[in-house]
Amino acid sequence: MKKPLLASGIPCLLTFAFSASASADTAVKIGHVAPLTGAIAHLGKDNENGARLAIEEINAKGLRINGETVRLELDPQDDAADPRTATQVAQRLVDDRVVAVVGHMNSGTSIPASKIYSDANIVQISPSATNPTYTLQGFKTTYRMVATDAQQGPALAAYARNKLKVSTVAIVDDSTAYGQGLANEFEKAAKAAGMTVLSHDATNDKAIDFRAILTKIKGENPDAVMYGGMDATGGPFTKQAKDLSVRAKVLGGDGLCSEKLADLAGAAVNNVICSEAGTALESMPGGSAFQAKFQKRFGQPIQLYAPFTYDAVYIIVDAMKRANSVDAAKIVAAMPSVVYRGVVGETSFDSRGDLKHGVISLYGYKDSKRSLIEAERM
Ligand code: ABU
Repeated sequence: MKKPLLASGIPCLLTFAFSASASADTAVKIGHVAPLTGAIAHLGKDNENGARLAIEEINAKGLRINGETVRLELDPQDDAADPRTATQVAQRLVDDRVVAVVGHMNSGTSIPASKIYSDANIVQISPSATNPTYTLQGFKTTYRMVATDAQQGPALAAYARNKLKVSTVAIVDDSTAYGQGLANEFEKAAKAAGMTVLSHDATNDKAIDFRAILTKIKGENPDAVMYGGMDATGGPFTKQAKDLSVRAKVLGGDGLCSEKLADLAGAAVNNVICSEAGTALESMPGGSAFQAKFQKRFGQPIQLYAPFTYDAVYIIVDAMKRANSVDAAKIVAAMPSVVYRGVVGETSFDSRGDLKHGVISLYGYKDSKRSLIEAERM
């Protein structure tokens, strides 16, 4: 039997080969957290599947660290997009002795969970949290795979002003760290660009009936309505706007900008312009190969950020290889020097854990199919 590697100074679980020439693999857990229940579970499962695919591939190819064969195990957790549940789940992953975490999906969960991973000295890479606060807390364990809402809000505002010729806008947000944060960034940039913000209303991330807010907005007659929130609420919001004959374009960020939005909004989806806080799948160096692999493995298309969870797992493994260790603290130490070329392109991080070169991609929907309009490198 081989000597086990240490993860965070604790002996790892061992898996024994059932043969006469028994050899032991070192099992190393990587956590993944996203909402797997509730209205945005489809996005959470998309993220989890990206991480799962990476782990399956790495195990199939075989991973050796410091002379030992390492078998990765996904430790998948559901935070239900709820900040309190997120901290409980984060503590569970620490107790499970994961060596790193991919997650959480939401800003409102990633931010409170980040303190727990920081205290445990475990790397956390969110594939999709865009609220700037996440990386502004001074934790050396906190990374993200996407641009921030301080980039996404201005990019949406610039497109609205310069390309759509929007002069007046109404804003609605879902009162989450993500939705409210993005709406506030958009509002600042819209005003700076000379647009008139007619109103800024708040709803919540469980709402299904937006007719009261939309009837008021219809009276304001804006050129555009910016919705800060996810597709589960943004879809019905967009549909009800069309039902009420609101003439405005609907603008939204990455949480709105999924493949599923077409199902959720119906024909009204063709009135949406939205952004993704990363490179579009069709522009990623490994995008089409990844899309084919993902479809074959899971029987469904990518929703949004699966390529980013996939690359995040490879980045953790890259850090393990360079550290020649599966020790969580050594992975933390290897992370600042990551320069990883993967499916989404090159990923490297600044001193806060943000991307050195973020990208914002803008999409419209044509015949209910999401279609890339343009991309901007930050
Ligand atoms: N960035 C959109 C979805 C995740 C979040 O930031 O809450």
